[in-house]
Amino acid sequence: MNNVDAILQAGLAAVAAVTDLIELEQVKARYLGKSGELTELLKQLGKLAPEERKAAGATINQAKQAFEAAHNDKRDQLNAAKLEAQLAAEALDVTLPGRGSVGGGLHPVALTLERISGLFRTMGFEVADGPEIETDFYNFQALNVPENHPARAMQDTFYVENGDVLRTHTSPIQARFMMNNEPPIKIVAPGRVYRVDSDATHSPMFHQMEGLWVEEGVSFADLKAVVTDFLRRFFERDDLQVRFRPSFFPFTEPSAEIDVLGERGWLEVGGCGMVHPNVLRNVNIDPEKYTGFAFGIGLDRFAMLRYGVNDLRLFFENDLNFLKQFN
Ligand code: 2NM
Repeated sequence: MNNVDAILQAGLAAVAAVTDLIELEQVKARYLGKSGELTELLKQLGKLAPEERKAAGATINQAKQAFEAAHNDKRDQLNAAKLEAQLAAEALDVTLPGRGSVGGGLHPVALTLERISGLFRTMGFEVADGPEIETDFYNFQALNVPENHPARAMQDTFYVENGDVLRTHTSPIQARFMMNNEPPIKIVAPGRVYRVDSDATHSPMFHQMEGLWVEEGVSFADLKAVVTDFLRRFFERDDLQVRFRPSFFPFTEPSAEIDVLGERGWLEVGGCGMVHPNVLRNVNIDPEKYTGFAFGIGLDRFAMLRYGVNDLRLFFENDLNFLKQFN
């Protein structure tokens, strides 16, 4: 029994030397496991003389308790160190500034569309919509565009394989609306349109807004009043000079270009006219009973004028440094 202390000292040293929990359990097994060194001593108590047993048993149990105490201390130390390391590894500096969130914003052409629709809504116009891929009927035939018109050539219009087209103007929205509604009809039709054209001032995709008012007694005077009022409000100039210059469109008669007087002279901003009787007939509206006016403007061009942008292509390059300036 005099080797109890030697075994205990060796066990305590082994516990002290351990650096992780798995190793610690292995050391425990070596001393207190089924055939651990201290366990073996207990098993041998039976071989001792009865008068020696009690004292020897007490000595071994004390050694066992001392070992267990050292083991528990070490286990607590290792667990604490492990937690410490984990907390350090996962440390969060709550004093760092936040990353912030990047707010989105509307495209300058979308802002212009919203502004113009808003102005027309105050004048009692509804906003109408329609498909970007159109039938030949709604894009051309219904609008009195003749078979041989250059706009219908492949060089000017994008055709899809079944003969449908990417709409070349937003008038088909209005043709559809007239086909499906009775007068009075008072709508604006904004949207993307497509033409085979591409340079500094033309994009193959651009944006239009067309207006239409069909009702009994609507006249060219009404057209001039609505368009002039709109332009003065858009450009925020009560004295803005507006000119209606005779022109031609297949879908209106008479027709006119719309010009405004700017710092560098007259500037064309759109086209307009009285809806052609053939167009009304094509959408089942009686031209003897109803008249209407229509007009069309380029939204991209209005956005350029409002924001002082001189190259149309800037709107379609998705350059955030450019786009951020409008929000
Ligand atoms: C323009 C110029 C003149 C127009 C005509 C129609 C419809 F569908 F009623 F016939 N919508 N828009 C029109 C008339 C458009 O844009 C320069």
